[in-house]
Amino acid sequence: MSRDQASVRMVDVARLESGCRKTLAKALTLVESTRPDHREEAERLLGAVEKNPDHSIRIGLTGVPGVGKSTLIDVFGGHIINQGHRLAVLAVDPTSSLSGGSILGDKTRMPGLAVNPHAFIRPTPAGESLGGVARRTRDAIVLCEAAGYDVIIVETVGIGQSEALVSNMTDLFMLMLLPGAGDTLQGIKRGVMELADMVVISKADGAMQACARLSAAEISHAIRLIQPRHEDWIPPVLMVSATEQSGIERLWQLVCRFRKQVRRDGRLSEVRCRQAWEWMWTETRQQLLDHLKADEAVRRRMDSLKSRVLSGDLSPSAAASMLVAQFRKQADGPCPGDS
Ligand SMILES: Nc1nc2c(ncn2[C@@H]2O[C@H](COP(=O)(O)OP(=O)(O)O)[C@@H](O)[C@H]2O)c(=O)[nH]1
Ligand SMILES: [Mg+2]
Repeated sequence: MSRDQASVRMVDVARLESGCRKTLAKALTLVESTRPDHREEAERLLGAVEKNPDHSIRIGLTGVPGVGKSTLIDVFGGHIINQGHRLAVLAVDPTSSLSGGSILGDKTRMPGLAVNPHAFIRPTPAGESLGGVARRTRDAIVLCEAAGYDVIIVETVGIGQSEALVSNMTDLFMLMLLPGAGDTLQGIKRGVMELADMVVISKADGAMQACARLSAAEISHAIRLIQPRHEDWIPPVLMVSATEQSGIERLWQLVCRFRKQVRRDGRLSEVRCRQAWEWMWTETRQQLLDHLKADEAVRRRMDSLKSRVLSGDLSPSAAASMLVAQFRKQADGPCPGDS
């Protein structure tokens, strides 16, 4: 084992909790690693750190490329830090597995935060599947909080499933839209609107201001027809301009009001508990599938079943039953965590 690999494995919990950035970066590299021994160590680390501080707020932010997410996070993040907070920016990038590189969370797109000692930016690891990225991002939230970051922003591009994944790991989900009077609503999937706790119309400046106002009115109207996620919280719609720094303070006030409201009567911890439970099932499914696909006997069986399924000789569900039965035959063994 190289020295690098060995050092990744040893993350000092006390140093992480003292807020050491280098240790946090190392911890994140560890949870991003797919090596089984790293995974084991990552789980040990995740078990050892302080979890789920209810003073933190986890914000999800989604919008099409070019809507202005990074520019807003840079300005909004600066404002948040000026209020005495520490901010971590994470990214769930559904395109990174295709492009092999990360566009979101790129430090050069957040020049103010990149040099701010109270901000921590972590781009999506390249080349992972969306499910894999979501998995690591959840772990990253826990580690950033353990390192004292009390505001977490998870940025994602509005493509496919990533919004649902991100809304399921955050307390507040923000949808960012371009000003576009008349046709603003057409491009938005209803499902995404249903996830939003807040809608931000970007670039409300210069020639686009009037257009932004129209969009805001239109969306406010449309959102009232949707069942809100919290019954006493109608998602507010607001206009911001990151370049003119307008609407930024109001945005933070709304985030604080939302947080106060959902923390009252323990709803925030209820939401996080539900998310943790759902996540356990997602992980269980994923791990079962990983084990099943890695099993030699199952793989052999799979090869022989494939031609029968393709020729119509065997139904897919009957073949699935056979694969699972084969796997269960192999699966008896010691149970980690039992004592
Ligand atoms: N006029 C105006 N342009 C903006 C604003 N915010 C971002 N932009 C521009 O929109 C483009 C895309 O912004 P970016 O933050 O990279 O979008 P992202 O892909 O959603 O992260 C850039 O050229 C920005 O300069 C804004 O508030 N007003
Ligand atoms: Mg961006």
